[in-house]
Amino acid sequence: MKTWKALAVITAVSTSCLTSISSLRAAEHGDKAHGEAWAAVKQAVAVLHATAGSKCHGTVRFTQEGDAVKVVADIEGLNPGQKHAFHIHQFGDCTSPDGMSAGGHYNPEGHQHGLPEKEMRHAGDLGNLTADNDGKAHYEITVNNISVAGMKNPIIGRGVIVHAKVDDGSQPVGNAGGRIACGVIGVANAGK
Ligand SMILES: [Cu+2]
Ligand SMILES: [Zn+2]
Repeated sequence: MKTWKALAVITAVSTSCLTSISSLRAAEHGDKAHGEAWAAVKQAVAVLHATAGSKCHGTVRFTQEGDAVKVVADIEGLNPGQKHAFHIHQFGDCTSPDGMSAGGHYNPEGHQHGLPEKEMRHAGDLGNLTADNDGKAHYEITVNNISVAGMKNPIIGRGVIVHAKVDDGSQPVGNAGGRIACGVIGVANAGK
């Protein structure tokens, strides 16, 4: 009886080995298809919603242009005439009312915080929005330290945060205060 059990175990183990070899081959093929599917994504979009007690909201588009990404933001409900920090955060998770569920600044390379003028900075450091007298901001910046959905610090699925205060470039996160809007970066319907 023991021998039969042992044989059954050996058979099960060798079968699972064969299965894992063939699934490895499938995975190699799958990785390529997976990579190509993501490489085909050239534009992403985030719709930002106000956090608790805020009226800030808007839209941000991210378009892959060669090795760079063009970021175009249209945000309203800001403090008139004031600058507001604008970052990509680690998580595309806006579930908490204060936006803290989006985590810290997106920083896959382990750099220190900085304004866009500084080459070595968090990948998510996009600088500041400047509100007009109506509390609206249009902001465009082209950066080369992220990709929409490529190999270099892909932003798809991450979060976008607008802060109550200006990002002054200081450590660790620019002294930018609370989070007044949060959005999730998704695949854009570029035809729209
Ligand atoms: Cu931030
Ligand atoms: Zn940062």
